[in-house]
This record gives sequence, structure tokens and C-alpha cells, in this order.
Amino acid sequence: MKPRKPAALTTCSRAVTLLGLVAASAASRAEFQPIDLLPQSFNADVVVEKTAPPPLPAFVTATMDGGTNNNAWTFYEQGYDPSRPNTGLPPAGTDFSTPNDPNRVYRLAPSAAEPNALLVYSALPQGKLTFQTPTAYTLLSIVSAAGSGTAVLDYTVRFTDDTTESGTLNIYDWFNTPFEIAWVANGRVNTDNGQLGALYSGNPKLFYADIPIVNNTKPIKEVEFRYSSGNGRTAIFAISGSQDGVTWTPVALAGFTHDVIIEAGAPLTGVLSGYTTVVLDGGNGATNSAGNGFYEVGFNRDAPSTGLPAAGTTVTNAGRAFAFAPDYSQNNVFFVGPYEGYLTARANLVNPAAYQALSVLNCSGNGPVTLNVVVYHADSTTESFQIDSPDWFNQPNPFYVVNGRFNPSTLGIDAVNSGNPRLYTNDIALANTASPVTAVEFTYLGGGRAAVFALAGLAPGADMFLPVEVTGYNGDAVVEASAPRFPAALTNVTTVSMDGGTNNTGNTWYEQGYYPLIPDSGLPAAGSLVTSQAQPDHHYRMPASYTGPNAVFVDYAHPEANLIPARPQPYSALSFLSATANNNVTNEVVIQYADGTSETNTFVSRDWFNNEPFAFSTRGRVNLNTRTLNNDPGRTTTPNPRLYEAQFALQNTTSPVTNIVVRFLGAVNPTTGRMVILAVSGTLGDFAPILGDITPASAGVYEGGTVTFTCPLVGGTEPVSLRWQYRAPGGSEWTDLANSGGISGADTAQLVLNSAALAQTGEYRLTATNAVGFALSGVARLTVVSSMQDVTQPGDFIYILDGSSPGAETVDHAIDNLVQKYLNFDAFDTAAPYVGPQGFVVRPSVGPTIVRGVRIYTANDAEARDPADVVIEGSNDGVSWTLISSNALTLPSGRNTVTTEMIDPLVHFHQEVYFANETEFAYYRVQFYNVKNNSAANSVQIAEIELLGIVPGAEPPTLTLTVGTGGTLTLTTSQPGTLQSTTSLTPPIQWVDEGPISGSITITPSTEVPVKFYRVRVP
Ligand SMILES: [Ca+2]
Ligand SMILES: [Ca+2]
Ligand SMILES: [Ca+2]
Ligand SMILES: [Ca+2]
Repeated sequence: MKPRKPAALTTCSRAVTLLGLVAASAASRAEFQPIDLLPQSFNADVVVEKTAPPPLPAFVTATMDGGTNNNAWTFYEQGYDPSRPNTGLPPAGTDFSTPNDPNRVYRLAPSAAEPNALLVYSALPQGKLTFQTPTAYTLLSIVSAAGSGTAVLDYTVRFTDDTTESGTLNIYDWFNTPFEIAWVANGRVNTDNGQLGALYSGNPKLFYADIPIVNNTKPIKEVEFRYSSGNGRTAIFAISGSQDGVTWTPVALAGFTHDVIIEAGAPLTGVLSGYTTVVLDGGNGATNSAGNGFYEVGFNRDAPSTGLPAAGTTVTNAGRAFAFAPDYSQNNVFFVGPYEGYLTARANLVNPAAYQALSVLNCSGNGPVTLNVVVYHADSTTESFQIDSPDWFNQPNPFYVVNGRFNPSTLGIDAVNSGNPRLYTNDIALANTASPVTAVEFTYLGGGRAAVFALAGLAPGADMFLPVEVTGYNGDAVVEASAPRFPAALTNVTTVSMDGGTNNTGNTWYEQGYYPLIPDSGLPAAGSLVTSQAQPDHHYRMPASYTGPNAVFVDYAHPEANLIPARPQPYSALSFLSATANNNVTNEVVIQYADGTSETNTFVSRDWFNNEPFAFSTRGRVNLNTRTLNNDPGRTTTPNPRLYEAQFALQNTTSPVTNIVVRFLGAVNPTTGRMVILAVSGTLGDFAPILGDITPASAGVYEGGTVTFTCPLVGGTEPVSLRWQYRAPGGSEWTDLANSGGISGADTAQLVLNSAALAQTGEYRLTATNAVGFALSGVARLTVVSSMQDVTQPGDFIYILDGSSPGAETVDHAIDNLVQKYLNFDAFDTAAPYVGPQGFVVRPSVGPTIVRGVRIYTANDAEARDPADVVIEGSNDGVSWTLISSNALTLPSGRNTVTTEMIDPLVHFHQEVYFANETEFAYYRVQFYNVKNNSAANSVQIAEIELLGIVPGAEPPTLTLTVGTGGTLTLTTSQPGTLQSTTSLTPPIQWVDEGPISGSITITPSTEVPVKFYRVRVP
């Protein structure tokens, strides 16, 4: 209770208080307040709680690749991958020498779990390392590396008497190869997915740089570093000192700012370690399982029949029976390749026997392998043969098709049910058929690397090769079925996931605090209150627990859930806090009342990425498989994933709601679409407008055409005022639309854009406002494409300027009016990087034209090859050229994959660019100087290019009218296009699309329309 006010002020005070009470009362009636649900309403745990085993990025605070963004690639400590113990940085706190000089001794920080590097770059422009014991030296040596490029630092050495010496240091990128190499890590780890990379590649590295000290008798107390130039982010790991230039002593330092090393003992999340010793791919990594190899049938849970036959299995085909090794957790192949210890492998027969022929079951990686085969007999004679072991892909006459492979260092499964990889047989006819065979030896002669899986023997007089039991396997080439696909997965902290549903795999939500570096990313704490970002009068309470069930989950296999309010009350409207994965899901909601009545609604719940408006974004999610975080948690300007609100106005506002049945009706992706509801809120009395779904969600139209967007008002206290808004592509500001300039319905549920203009490309939404609050619809996207003519046509004279094209992707496909692409390797080779410019010359067969725009369509794959710019020149003799236009491009990421389709700007992903030009040209030279990722791309490619303009000499299109019988009229157009009509030529003219016209169509005019005008819009 507030203290009583002095009497003289009572009246005034009471008036104020009453006003306050009224306002508060109205607000509480209007706002959506949390509805607590009984615990049994929740049927799934879809949230990783903050106390769950930590994610991989929690083991560093910065990375070499991402700096303080703490993403992508960074160093790991030796021992992080126990099966590759000599890869990584030296163990924390231990002395190490450089490859070239055993006297150069350095020591990294004492812990890989604490700050172990001083980061200096443009965003962290200075820092210093302090000597724990000030000491005099004649030389200091700084151990460092930079990510994302090289850098230049200024340094200042400070003595105990505060005098200084200064200079400059050049810092190398961790993949450079100067002489001053301090350490070769031979591996790195990606904090985005846990994968190991650069294994046994000679990278990444640490470097040393020496600093001469003039005052070599004064103790040094610290060294300060300041960013000077360069893109690289410098990490300084260690300093050693020397008095004589020969002997070096590590300096104990304080002042490291960041932890950039994933320590030994951190969860090995993205690599399957220890289940193989050899793989068929991987170059120098082949004997360290750093490439594609085999898995046993059953390992791939999604395709359980694929893989190598189970250990110990006998497989019979084409008169031969082979028995696979008895145990895939032990060595199980004879591996032969150009590696120490693997040049020769020897199979010893357990039961020596005489054979007239042997058969060898084998295959090779990276091309065929020539093997020398020596057969040893009991009588001490030998026989030698040479066989070619075929590549494991695509070679004829396979004995067995494995139909899948696995890379233990990336966890990638591929070639599933592809008809590859394959095992083959090579037969050897023996001359000595009398003396038992005791052993068979395989020696590498050339090629990639080979695996021999089994031997079979044809006994004298027999008609079938039978298994030959052998010992001496020298490599484990098979990941056994019992191995976990994801070695350090989060398995017991959720029961379903957004990405994987009840498979509980892939990405899902996490609770705030789970990622300690960005503690406000994730879902708000269990039980906490959340206010909608889109509608601030909507409040929700998060589920009471993230360790027990916390979500209402439905999908095609679990189609129904029942939500029970803890305290049944009447409501005028309800709102669900929900999201879906794998695109939108349509649901039915049956609301049941205490009075026995019920009512049914449907709603579309939207995908957890990129839809608007949204109530809340967690700005991060966790991958259960690899225990990594993704979508740039906490930093991105496009916050994802998101929760949205789905709302209903109720008819029965007097009887308490006893329960709410939610049913899965269908999804864009019928079997993988799934929805969760995390909270429910409701209101009684007046409430803010509720809008339905906007349709269409996206539209394309030719310039001058007509577009309609519709969004129904499905509830809200009257009066409600509506207003459509527009946002330019890539823009952030929404502007109100008015009924003018061809726009009508801007203040209704249906917006019509007559005579669409190019500048109307962008996003549209409806806003609804009443006395209580407001609502925003979802966002619809409109693309208005130019109606200028494409002056090229299939068959026009065209040739590439340089480089080459694959046979099916030649430059004629740039103008063939089909999605089929044109690809141009650069003039140097067919490998990355892309070196521009590459392009072509075309002479339109329509003759000289004036080109004022270009439309470029993306190809079917490899976004890195999309052109990033386009330069168009014109010529009338094909020799001297005039620049028409030079533009940067930002082609969409969407791919045009159905290569047989007719190209269509209303359907296919593209970008248009317009420019001023009044000059006629007969030839056009089109060149692409850069692609989206020059270093990763080996070529430039596009599905199609359209040069947009006019043909000055061409006859204008005509439309003619003839009167038929029975009141019919026949309209004939000289060019195909869109027929449009209007009832008045008085501005503003409202042209209405009648549909496509090509040649003639016959119509029967309505007698109720006294006059009607027709035209054809020619694209
Ligand atoms: Ca660490
Ligand atoms: Ca194995
Ligand atoms: Ca949980
Ligand atoms: Ca094409």
C-alpha cells in the first residue's frame, strides 16, 4: 500500500491514480499474456540446455580464420586427434625446435585452454607481452602466424628502466612458406563443423622473426606490438631470447589475450578417429585416414544396404567366392601404395593348397595401380605376375558394387547408391599346379594406391574359385558398422531436433548460456518471459524446463498434440509462438470450450529461417551431430533462427478454453517438414489486428503487367485501418504506399499494381492498425522484369574469345533460350583459380541493334563460378570496339537446375542491369573479369544471357481485329505477348491482363460492357 497523501492533494492524486488504473486495466485486457500449459502438453525436448556438454567453439575465444568472430579454421593442439598424434601445434608448455635448427627452442603458452596468443590486427590494434622474469638478450625471436593474409606490425621493446627500442615485423600468413618456419602443424580444425583439414599437407605453420637488441645488457620487461598494415590477423604465440645468437631460451610471458588453440581433450566432434588406418583417397593422408574410404554395410543408417559386405561374409559372383576379412576392427586389407611400410604386403595362406589359378579381389584409389604379384609355393619355387588394379570408380565388370563411401576426417558419406565404388577381380593362371601355394606377395609398381580384400583359388579339376583363408592384413580400410557416425554427438539432451525430428540429428535450439562466448544467443532461460519483437503487446513464457519436454511437436509421423491450459479461462484471441524446419507446415487447431463447443482454425507455421515478421530470434543454433554452432551466432546482421506468432480470433469469448488440439495437415516438404510450439498466450476483450497469410509469397511480372497481392484481415477489434508498404531490394526502410500511379487498394486487403514498373521490384507487406495495436503481414517479393526485347536468338553467330568449354557447355548455350549452361574455362587451364576476362562475341542475326540492358541467369551449380561483373562493348565491324557498359553483378544464389526448360525471367533466377545507350551496333563483345570466388572457381558459367534493347529497323508489332459470326471477334497479333484490356482510355488507364496471345484468339464480347479497348504487350 502506498502511504496516504496529504488531504489537500487527494482529489488530484485520485484522478491521476484512476487514470492510471484505467490505462493499466485496458492494457492488461488488450495485451496477450502467457497461458501456462500443463506439463503433459509438451511432447518433446527440442532445446539443448545450457548445462549440456559444451560446443566445440567454447574451447577457443578466437580463431585464425575468423579472429574474435571465433568461427571457421584454427589450430589444434597435438593429441586433439589421438589417431593422428603428430599433427597439430606442440603440446602447451613444452619446448620445441624449428625444422631447420635444433638450437632454436620455443615454448607455447602453458595451457591450450587458457589465453595462448596475443591477437593484433586492425580491430585489436595493439597489445603487449610481459616477461615474467626480466632478462637481457642480444636477440629476441617472435613466434607468430596470421590468418586471412599477411600483416606488418610495429614493435617496441621496453627495458626495466623504461627505455625502449623499436622496429617493424613482417608477419606471414599461416599458409605461407618462407624460410623462417617455426612449426608445421599438418592439420587444423574448423570450429563451424568440427572437421579436420590440411592434414599432412605441410600447412598450417608458425613462423619466427628475430629482433636485434642494441642494449644487450639491460633486462627486458615487455614487448609491445601495434598493427601497422595488412589484412592478416596476427597471433603471437611465443618469444625466445638469445645472448649469443646460437642458443635460445623460451621466455615465460604474461599478457596473452585469446585462446586460439583447440586443446587436446576437447571433444573430437567432426572426425571419426581410430576406425581405419588407411583410405583409398587422400594423397599423403591415405595412410592416416584423411580421405574417402570404405564402410561396412549397416554403418550408413540412412542406406543400410550400402557399404562393404559384413566382416567374415562370403560373396559369390561369376564363378568366384571371396571371404572378406573376419574382423573390421582389426587390419582387413592388403594395402599397397607409395608409402613407407606399404610398398609390399604379403598374404599368408592359413591352409596351403595347390591351385591351377588364383583370383585377387581388389580396387584402387586415384587411378589404377600396377602391382607385382609373387606366388610362393611350398617347394620353394615362386612365380611372378603383373596385374593392374582398376580404379574404384566406373571401371567395367565389377565383382561387387559397394554403393557408398565415407571420409573419416570430414564425416562425409557420398556416392550412396551411385553404382560406385566397385571391387574387381584379377585372375592369375599358375604354372606350378602341383606344389601348394603358401603365400602371395603384392608390391607397388606405380599408380595411386590399391587394396586387396581377399583371394580365391581354383583347385586342379575344380570349376569354381573358392575362398582362400589368409593372414597378414596390413591395413584397416573399413569403418565398421558399430562405429558411431558422429563421435562426440549431443545425444541425451534433446528428444527431437528441428533438422532431424525424432532422428534427433542435425541442428536445433540451444538455451542462452550454452555458448559462453555469446551468452545472450539462444533461447531465453527456461520459464522466463519474452515479449514479441514484432508485436510488443504479445508476451510469452518460455517452457518451465529445457531438460524435460519443452515443445509441442508435430510432423507427418506424429500428427497430433493436445495443449491443456493449467487454468481454463475465456479468451478473445490466442497466439502460438512457433516455428518449423524444412519449410512451412500447415496445421489445424481445434479449440475446445468448457461449454462443450469447439471451433477449428488452420494456420501456416513458417520456417525458422528468414521469414518476417518474427517474434524472437535466437541468433544461433547448435548442430547435435558435431556439437558446433552455426549461422554466425550472435553477430550476423540477419538474425536466425526465428520464432513466429500464429494467431486466432475466437468466436466463443465467454466459455473457458479447456484444451487445444493441434494437427499436422501437411508441409511443403511432406515428410521432413515439422513444427514446434514453445509457448501460447491469449487475450480477452479488445485486441490488435490479426492478419492471415500474404499471397502470392513471390511474384514475377513483365514491366507494364499487373500484379495483385492479397492478405486477409482475420481478426481484431474494429475499426482496423490497413496500409500496404514497400521496401526496395536489400533495403531496410519500409514506406507506405498510396493509391496513385497505377497503385490501387493500398488501404485494403488487396493491393493491385497496374502497369508494373521496374522500380517496383522489391518487397511488399500489409500493416493493420487499430486502437489496441498493430500487426504486420509476412513479406511478399515482387520481381518486375524488363519488357525490352532480347536482341539475340538461338543460332546467332557467336564464339568464345579465349579458354575452352566442355562439349555440352559451349557458348551457343549462352543464347539457346534454354537453361542449359555456357561454361568457359580460362586460357591457362581447367583448374582454379579463375583468371579473367573470359567471354564471347555475338552478332545478332536481326542486324544492328541498340542494347540498353542485359539479363544474366545463374547456371545449375557451383555458385563460385557466377560472374561478378560484366563488360559489354559494341562494334560494327567486329574489329574496333566501343564500351557500352561495365557493371558489377550480384547474381542470386538460386540455381537454375532443369537444363531442358525454356529460359523465362518470370521463373528462373537472374539479374537485370540497365544502362544508357543510343548507339547501334552489329556485334557485341561480352566479358566477365571476375567470378564470385576467383580462387575457388576454375571457370565462369551462366545459364543464359539476354541482351535487351530494340531493333531500329524492325516493323512495329500490329494488332488487327476481324468480326466473326454470332457476335464474336478475332484478335490477331503479329508478335506473341500478353493481351490486355481496359474499359476507358481516360487516365489513369487500368489495363487488365487477359492472358497470353500468340497468333489469333477469338472472343465473345460481353453485352454489359459498352466499349472495351485491347492491346498486346510484347515482351
Ligand atoms: Ca583452447
Ligand atoms: Ca575398422
Ligand atoms: Ca534439452
Ligand atoms: Ca542457355
